[in-house]
Amino acid sequence: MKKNWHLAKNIPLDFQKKFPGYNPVVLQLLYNRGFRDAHQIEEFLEPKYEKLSSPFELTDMDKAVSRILKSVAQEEKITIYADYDADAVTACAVMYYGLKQLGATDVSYYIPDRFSEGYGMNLEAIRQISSDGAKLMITVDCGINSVKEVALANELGLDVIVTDHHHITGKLPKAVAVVNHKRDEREDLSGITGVGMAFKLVQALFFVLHPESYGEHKWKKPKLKLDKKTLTAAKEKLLPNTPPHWEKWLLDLVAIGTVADIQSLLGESRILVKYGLQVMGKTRWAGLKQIFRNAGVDEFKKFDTFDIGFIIAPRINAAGRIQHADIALKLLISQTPEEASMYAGQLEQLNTHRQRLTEQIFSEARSQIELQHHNKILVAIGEEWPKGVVGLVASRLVEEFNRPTVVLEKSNGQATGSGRSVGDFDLVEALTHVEVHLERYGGHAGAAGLTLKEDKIELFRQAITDFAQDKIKDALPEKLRSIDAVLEPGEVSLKLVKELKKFEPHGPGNPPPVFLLSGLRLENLKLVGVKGKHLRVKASKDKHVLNLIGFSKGYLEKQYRPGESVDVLVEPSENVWNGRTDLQLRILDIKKS
Ligand SMILES: [Mn+2]
Repeated sequence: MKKNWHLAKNIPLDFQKKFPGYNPVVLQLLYNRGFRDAHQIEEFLEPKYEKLSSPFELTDMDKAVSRILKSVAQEEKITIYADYDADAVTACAVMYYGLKQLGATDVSYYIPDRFSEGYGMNLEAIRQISSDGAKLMITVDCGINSVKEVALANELGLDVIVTDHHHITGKLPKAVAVVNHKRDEREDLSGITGVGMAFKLVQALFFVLHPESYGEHKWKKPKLKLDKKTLTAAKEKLLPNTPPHWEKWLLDLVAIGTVADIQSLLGESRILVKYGLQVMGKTRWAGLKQIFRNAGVDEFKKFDTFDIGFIIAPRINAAGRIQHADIALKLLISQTPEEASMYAGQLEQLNTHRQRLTEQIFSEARSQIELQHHNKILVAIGEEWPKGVVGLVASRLVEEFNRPTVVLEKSNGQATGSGRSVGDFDLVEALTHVEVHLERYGGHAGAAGLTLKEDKIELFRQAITDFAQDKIKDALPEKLRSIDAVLEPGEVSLKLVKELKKFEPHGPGNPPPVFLLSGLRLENLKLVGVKGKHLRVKASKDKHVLNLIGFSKGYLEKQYRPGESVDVLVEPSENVWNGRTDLQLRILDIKKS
């Protein structure tokens, strides 16, 4: 297969002249990420908490704050309506902790069941929440398109505040306040997810109660629709000894939800995640501490986005995928180590179960797909595969086969599934093309969901296969690798890695830097790890000797021989072991030169 490597253009001379003090490699990386002037570069390299914009710049924030403070003052029951993924669960925890600290006396939450209720708000749940006595409902990470549900709540005398970050597809629900940065079309907030929106609301509430501590932000005082008496009553409820900026303790939860939702990590989301990772090392939450302990993570370590993406978020998500997201939320808001240990134990079991199921279904789906190697789109179908893991399986199949993939589970005459795409193949376009066979579908170009009748499965499979055959003319290229710069072995050092740290945290919009080392002579290849899963490589060029490591790349050992000349894509980092810090060069891809 032909390698699909794309090397970024060298920075223009005038750009280099404009910033003479910078390391040229750093400058190249900044240029590759789209930064052109001094202001943009400073914003990116020095993300500061004080630089967050005022939450009151968001439409309806004043209304939301006024209504919540009234609830606090009058001791009304408040219910948070969340959803079952990690963004929503952390958003719910942020809202819960925030309201509790404000002194709200009766706070509860509602998370729908993935299997019986599905995503978002539903009428039955609204009736339940109202009959349980809530007077105010605050949605997190959902609700922006729930016009019918909000109308019912209004009828029942239940006020609603919507906080969300999803696209607005039609009319806005008639809620007391609808807070969603999509309404304000703010580029700097595009990466703010459900938990970030919940945080902004909490931040706005604390600002009203501690205005003096916000001088450093230079935020304007909002005009609230609240009489003095109610405001004073609300202020008196605030838990004693709440320090200014108490809400910063919530930033670790904000970082988890934001990274888990895979949104852009530029603009304000970069600030939230950067500080959130620092707060995580001194977290106040018993539940988080217990997750770290059970996962074997040092709770005082320097956390990074990898810890969230591969250790914390999958555990939180496992609850909703396998059983019910309530367990993850109960863990995050646990008040004692004992309680936390109980829920974390349950979560650990669910996560192990989730892993086992994903493995099992992955291998079943994989064996179906191996027979389809001529097809441009892959379709796997299984009897009663759990709904919560078909998306995970589709993602892994795309990783391995580099082709758009749909994984369906069928039960009771129905089939539900998840698709994941690759390159510029638009899944929603494909599903629209075959919609006569479908009951329901939706999503984005890269990831979509669908439901159909069981007797339509074969028609669907044929139609989407034909569509893909037509659409994808050439052989599918291998995974696109964007390369930041070419480095000579002498330029790769711990000093460089230190400079690269300024680019963290990494995520969409700001991937980890990738470098090309060309014309290396292979000295020695060695399999390491369980069953020789990983590959250790010694290579040299111009008297420099480099040690490289390929995680899960043991299969390459048979394809290369010492003495051969190769080009390698690497991600340099630090490897701290036994108190020693070494340079680590992780192999991303390799080819003969
Ligand atoms: Mn979300």
